[in-house]
Amino acid sequence: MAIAEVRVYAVPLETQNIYTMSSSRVATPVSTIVALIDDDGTVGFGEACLATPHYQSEHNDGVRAALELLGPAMLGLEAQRFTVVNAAMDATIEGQRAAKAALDIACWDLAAKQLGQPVVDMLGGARSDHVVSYHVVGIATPEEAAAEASALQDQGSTRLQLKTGGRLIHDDIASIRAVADVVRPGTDLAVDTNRGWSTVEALQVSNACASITMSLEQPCATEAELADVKANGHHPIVVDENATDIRTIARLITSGLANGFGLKLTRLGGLTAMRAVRDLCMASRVPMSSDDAWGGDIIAAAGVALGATLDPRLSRGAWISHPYHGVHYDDANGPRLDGGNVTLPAGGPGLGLVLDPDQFGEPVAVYR
Ligand code: 0XW
Ligand code: MG
Repeated sequence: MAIAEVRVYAVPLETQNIYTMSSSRVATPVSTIVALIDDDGTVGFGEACLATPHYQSEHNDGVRAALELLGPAMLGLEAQRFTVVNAAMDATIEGQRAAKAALDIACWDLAAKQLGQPVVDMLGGARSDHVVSYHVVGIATPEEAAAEASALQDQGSTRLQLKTGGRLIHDDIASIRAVADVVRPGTDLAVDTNRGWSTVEALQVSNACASITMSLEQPCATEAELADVKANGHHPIVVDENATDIRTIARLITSGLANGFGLKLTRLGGLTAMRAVRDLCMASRVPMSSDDAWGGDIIAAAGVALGATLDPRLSRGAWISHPYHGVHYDDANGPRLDGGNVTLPAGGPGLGLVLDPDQFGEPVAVYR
């Protein structure tokens, strides 16, 4: 068994509900979907979709450009040999982890289908019968943010991520206080600024909200700034954008800077890389999320499969972007919100999705 063909699709995901972060608003990112066709006819799917050109240092057009080199490099490889595949990808091009993530995820889907197993079982098995999610409360007025936080908790959400940044700091403080007033016992609040504050602003917030139980997710842009806020503020620090690879993550754990992580499959390079980080975080008892920047059912199913294997006490949740674009590639099995949880696809082996590639249009590239 060997990979005989690689197909690349470009699929726009138009945002239906406004989604803003400190740096940008998500419009219509074009997701990259890859299909690996094995010589036994089995097909594995992967995906990478970056939310905006600002959230992380890669771009959706660049993903497809990198696949011009990576696609041919996959031919002849055996999908089940994940370390061999990743070594071949790293020997082909430096970095470009989003493109590598799409191919790595497709290898897991393909290999699991060939073995007749769900990816979640190959990753070690689900630790509970539901996968907790977290929900984003967007940048809004204090009243709007509090209303959204209340509504989400009414729907069963137990983990809220409040977006901040990109405006006057006292407006952020007012929204944090308003949301904190409606956070119920058992609900975890993370304030995610996506690198948008200076250390002065972050410490203003931490001092003004010292009595509020919350974490600060990526308040500032650099590790040095995060360390300053950690040392001089009052809140635990969750690292997202700086959590770029396992060596950095290990350092952030051993230095004590990171009290948690917001981890993304496309930033780390796929399920093979994320599995190693998962084991490090679980062994270190540092909570992590399992999600990605944006995308459809394929990347969502990969994040939920990995998220299902987390120790529930250390899971910050698995996030999906479906509520913001409403697109399912598999209407029956695509991951969707279920109160405070997200569903794990059960459509069969692999990622659990049943996909008709014709829905993605004509491939933008084919390598064989
Ligand atoms: C909430 N997310 C997973 C989606 C957006 O792409 C940003 C990201 C985050 O945690 O910042
Ligand atoms: Mg984040």
